[in-house]
Amino acid sequence: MRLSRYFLPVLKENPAEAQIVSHRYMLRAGMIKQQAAGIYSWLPLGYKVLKRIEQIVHEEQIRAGHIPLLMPTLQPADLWRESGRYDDYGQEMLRIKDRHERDMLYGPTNEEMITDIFRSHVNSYKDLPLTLYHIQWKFRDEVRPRFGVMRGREFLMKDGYNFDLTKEDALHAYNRHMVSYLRTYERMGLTAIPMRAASGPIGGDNTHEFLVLASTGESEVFYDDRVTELKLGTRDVDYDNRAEVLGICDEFTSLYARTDETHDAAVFEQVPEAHRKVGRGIEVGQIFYFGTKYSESMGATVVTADGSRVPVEMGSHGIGVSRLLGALIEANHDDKGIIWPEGVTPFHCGIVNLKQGDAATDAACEGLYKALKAQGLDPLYDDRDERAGAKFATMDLIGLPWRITVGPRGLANGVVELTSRRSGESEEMSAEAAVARIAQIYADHP
Ligand code: 5CA
Repeated sequence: MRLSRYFLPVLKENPAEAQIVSHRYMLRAGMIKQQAAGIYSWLPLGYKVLKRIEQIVHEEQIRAGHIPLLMPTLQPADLWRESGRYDDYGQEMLRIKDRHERDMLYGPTNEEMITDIFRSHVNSYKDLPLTLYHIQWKFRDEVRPRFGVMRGREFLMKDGYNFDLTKEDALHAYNRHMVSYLRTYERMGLTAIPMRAASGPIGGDNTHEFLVLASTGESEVFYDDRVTELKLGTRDVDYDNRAEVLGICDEFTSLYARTDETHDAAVFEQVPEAHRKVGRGIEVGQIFYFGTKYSESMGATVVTADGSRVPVEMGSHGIGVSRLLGALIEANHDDKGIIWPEGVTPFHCGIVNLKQGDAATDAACEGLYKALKAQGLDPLYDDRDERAGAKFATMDLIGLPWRITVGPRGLANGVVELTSRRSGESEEMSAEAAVARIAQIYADHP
């Protein structure tokens, strides 16, 4: 993309309404625009990152054997009357009447609707196990929408639902989700720690939240800091292998890590003092096992091998897709702007032309731009007629992990400059070498 033709409405001033750094940078980098409290338009740069995050979520869900579908945002109230949650959900639910005076609602989550789909089409234990998921907008009329996309009213969530015959099978689905979530966050360059949590309006007694450590997080967390060193790395997980999946879950949950609600001071005392940490975290996902809570009230049953009929075992599993943009920025920034991890960056690299209008410099930039695209990469070429300082400031603010700077002086020596946004270090090399280096970096970050 050529910046002169893109839509990147960056702001020079810090917006007064933004209290935390991710909100400030998302507004300044022209990623989002607020339309009402907790409701945002996703401008091109923000939309690009949102799509990258969605893509990683899809790939990891499909890798775990889960099946995508798409349910609507608007739901009939009657489904929620069946489960009893229409009254329970309270003021967080946005209730709407259609022209026929029928009660509708904007879905805050989809347990009822997915259970309805299941009971309409599945009848036999032979069709289990089954996990269906979607990535869809939700609405929760939060009392205090704040911090930009972190606590929105309209927000994008990946929500998945498993259907199993036995509790043992459903717990395997729970574990499978835990591992697939760990992989998902790790691919985005995030450390998200699974912590035992409280279940709230979703229900059930087995639930973990995934928390990204950040001083601006809304939850207080108590943890053994060795938990932050655990990594899945390139381990290839066989999701059908229950022992392997359980082993990974045990590894990632054996160290102390709890939120408030579940914190136990006596147990925490046993963590060696040097590793005992209290901090704050951003909840980027939560998984639940709730057994037959919805299947019983809504009549979602299957016929078993011996001909009897039993309610299906279920759980639900959510990732805060739009909240992840905020969490990623909270975890990756400096005083100049965002520093995107390679896995989610909106463009793979930036090209800065130091002397727009100079024939040789323009030609070198064009050549680089085409060569990067020929490698399947997506560069952002700053071809505006602007001062070098302004171009650098924009690149630093929007946070592309790599920048290639091209100017007449370097070109006279046959070199361009490759700069890492994270380390700030620069290296001179030929344009060909810079293209090869960037192609290699992204080959290592599929
Ligand atoms: N049905 C279950 C799992 S699918 C569910 O709704 N879980 S949840 O309530 O924990 O939401 C899942 C994730 O959505 C949360 O972990 C959080 O990352 C994100 N989320 C929840 N509320 C908001 C909000 N108001 N703004 C942005 N993200 C949110």
